[in-house]
Amino acid sequence: MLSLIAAASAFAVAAALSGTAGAAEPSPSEGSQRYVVTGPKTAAQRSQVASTGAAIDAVRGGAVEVSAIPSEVRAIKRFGFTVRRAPAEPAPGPSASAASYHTFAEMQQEVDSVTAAYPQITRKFVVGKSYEGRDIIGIKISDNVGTDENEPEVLVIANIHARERLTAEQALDYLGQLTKGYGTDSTVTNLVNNREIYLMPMVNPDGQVYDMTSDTQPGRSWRKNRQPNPTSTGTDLNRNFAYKWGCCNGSSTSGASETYRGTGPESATETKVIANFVRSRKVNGKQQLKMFLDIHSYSELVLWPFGFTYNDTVPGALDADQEAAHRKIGQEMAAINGFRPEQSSDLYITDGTTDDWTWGDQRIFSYTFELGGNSFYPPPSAIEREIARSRGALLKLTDYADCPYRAIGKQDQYCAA
Ligand code: NO5
Ligand code: CA
Ligand code: CA
Ligand code: ZN
Repeated sequence: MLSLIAAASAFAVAAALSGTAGAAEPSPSEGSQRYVVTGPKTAAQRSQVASTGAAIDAVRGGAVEVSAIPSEVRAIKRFGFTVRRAPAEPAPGPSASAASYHTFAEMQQEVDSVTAAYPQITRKFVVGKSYEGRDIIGIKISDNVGTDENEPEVLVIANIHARERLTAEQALDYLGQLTKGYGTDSTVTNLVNNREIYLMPMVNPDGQVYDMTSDTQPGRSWRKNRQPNPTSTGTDLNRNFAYKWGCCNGSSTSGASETYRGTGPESATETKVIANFVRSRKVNGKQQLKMFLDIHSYSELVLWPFGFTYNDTVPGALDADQEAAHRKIGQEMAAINGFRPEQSSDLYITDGTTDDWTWGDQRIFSYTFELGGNSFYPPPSAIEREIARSRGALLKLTDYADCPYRAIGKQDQYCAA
């Protein structure tokens, strides 16, 4: 925490030194720019910032980092907060090539080579196509991988926000852990034998490719998908899911906004692909997926539903035991990776997010991680260190799929066979 505060104040000093002009980098997405907002201290104040449509990229120390279009900047100032341009992302050194992060093609090659090396326990599949026609890749990991066994299922997705590049690395690392550890590490072996794990390392491939195809290193700072909208480009896939869509000032109706929610729930191609996959895991009316994780970056958080409301519980949608189990597992994972565990709305109000839908509509115990790295583009030298922090937390999440209520000692009540 101390180092975070130190980093935040270093950030503030750098911002002050860099002045206002010419500090714009990475070249942001059509209209939106990155800013540091000071003043918001509480969730309610951060929600005011989010209600303008600005994307809150990180909350560090006393400052809130946002990506915002001009109208959103004016609205943030009207709330009485101070807004200044964010300093440039450090450009990677000449030796630190972009190859340190997997491109979309390299991700596919990696998945192909791992699935070829471990055919007994891995299987690649195409979940569906992106708006621009790219494959959204999924990997199933389990013993007897070709058979749909009666084992608790887990879904982990990453890179729904294009620029959050560490997240795909975490997902690929998880694939590596599960395969390399099979037969050598007893925890991993038991999980592969007794779970069916579905992994989607890059669910927003169009955005990812656009973000990486950039003259200005390290990237374009692109967040959304690449689907045209009425006034601009891109839908925020993490505001486009079909539970309490657009309900609560947690997304934007403006096409240029980073949190543009789309024309309707699941209006974005990639949202539909992910949601259709989740629905397809209902067998005889029973959802097989028991645990869901959506990996983002970079505020070092473990979040659980709901994001649309400050209330801890919601009648008919999240009762006290469900809330307590979410909280307990969230705390256990956070104890491993060192992140802060909290309900999603403790950060700020959002609506139409992945995890609000996977819980609210599908009753899958659901989490969002915000990895560390202090940037959308941590230097390649930081990748291994940052990913290592959450390895154990991913195993913990996978383990709890047998009965999340086990976390609060209520497995007999809820999970008796
Ligand atoms: C997420 C939160 C739901 C964690 C979001 O900075 S992020 O965009 N990754 N934060 O606002 O969608
Ligand atoms: Ca199996
Ligand atoms: Ca199954
Ligand atoms: Zn994100």
